[in-house]
Amino acid sequence: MHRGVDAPRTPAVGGSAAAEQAPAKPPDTGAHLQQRFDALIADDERIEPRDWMPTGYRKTLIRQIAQHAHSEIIGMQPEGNWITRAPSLRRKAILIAKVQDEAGHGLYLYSAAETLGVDREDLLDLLHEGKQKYSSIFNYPTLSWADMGAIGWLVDGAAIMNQVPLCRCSYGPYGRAMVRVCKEESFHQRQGFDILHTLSHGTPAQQAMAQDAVDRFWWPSLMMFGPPDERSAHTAQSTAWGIKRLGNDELRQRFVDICVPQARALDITLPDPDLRWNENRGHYDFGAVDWAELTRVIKGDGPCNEQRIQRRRSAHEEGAWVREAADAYARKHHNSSAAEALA
Ligand code: FAQ
Repeated sequence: MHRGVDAPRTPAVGGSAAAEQAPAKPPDTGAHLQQRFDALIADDERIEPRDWMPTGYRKTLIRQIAQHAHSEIIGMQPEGNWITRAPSLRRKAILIAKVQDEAGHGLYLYSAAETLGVDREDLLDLLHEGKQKYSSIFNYPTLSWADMGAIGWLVDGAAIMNQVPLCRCSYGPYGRAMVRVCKEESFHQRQGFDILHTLSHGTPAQQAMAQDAVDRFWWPSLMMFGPPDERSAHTAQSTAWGIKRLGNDELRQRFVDICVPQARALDITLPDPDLRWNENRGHYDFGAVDWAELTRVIKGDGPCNEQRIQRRRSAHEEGAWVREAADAYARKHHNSSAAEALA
């Protein structure tokens, strides 16, 4: 059972008479703190911001949450590209709302990262300097309207598959942020399916457009889950800490198993000749993922890496006045509240 957010373990300053008479607690030595942390993890309890945590746990969370936040805001670019060209007012309104949701997800995630003692400005600097990553999937171009469907169906679909287990992440603020994010991603996934369904039941040119989008996004979507477990640097430790609940391979397999019948409903063929049901495993077998491609894209050599980072940097610079205005407003508000309190 997870504790609620309002149940701090940090001892209160001061203390009641009863507390003063209580037997002396063992000192908070390193070993004692580690034991308490290990016990919370073993009991599937949550770690909260003021709890002691090992440096590696904190660092892993900062890395993963920051990468996740960066993915959300960079992920606004491929779809933002189609807002002005959406085929109807309804589709345009939906797409604007979706892109706005991604910005919101970025904000929850930067806030969750800040509870670990980092500053979002510093995280953004690391992104802009290429020192922190974002998801490989957003380095692929969006060439047609059908790509909005493929991103919703496959990319949001993969994101949900990965993020639902993260709702049970051992770190409280990350797990709680994921609950809301997953609800919104689920709507995003359905709107993508709806776009593809409309196109794949439309004219031959629309059907071809839908198939082409899925052909281009299928394999990169499978790469979103990360390298195979045997080559994954962090999976074993992150799973032991309850940060990740499932390995990269298991999530990828679950995603394939869910997509096959959905592709059938869409009348779309998944671009993998090796895809077939395996009675013994109770799962679909699928072809070899090109891991060299994932490595290249992560290292900066994908089709759009340069463009994405360039655009992000200029958006940050162009938005400087908004941050300054927000700061000035907050200062003014703070000063007038302080003056009122003194009056
Ligand atoms: N792309 O040892 P592992 C979305 C890196 S949100 C880039 O397996 P880990 C919403 C990894 O960081 C999509 N880098 O690592 C949306 C590590 O590098 P490092 C983002 C990747 O952390 C939809 C190294 O490779 N979601 O789509 C990738 O245990 C539509 C070794 O890998 C999240 O971030 C990759 N695909 O597992 C928005 C979810 N895969 O730091 C707009 C949270 C691996 O050692 C439109 N994150 N790397 O230098 C996670 O679940 C995990 O971080 C994984 C990777 C599963 C991504």
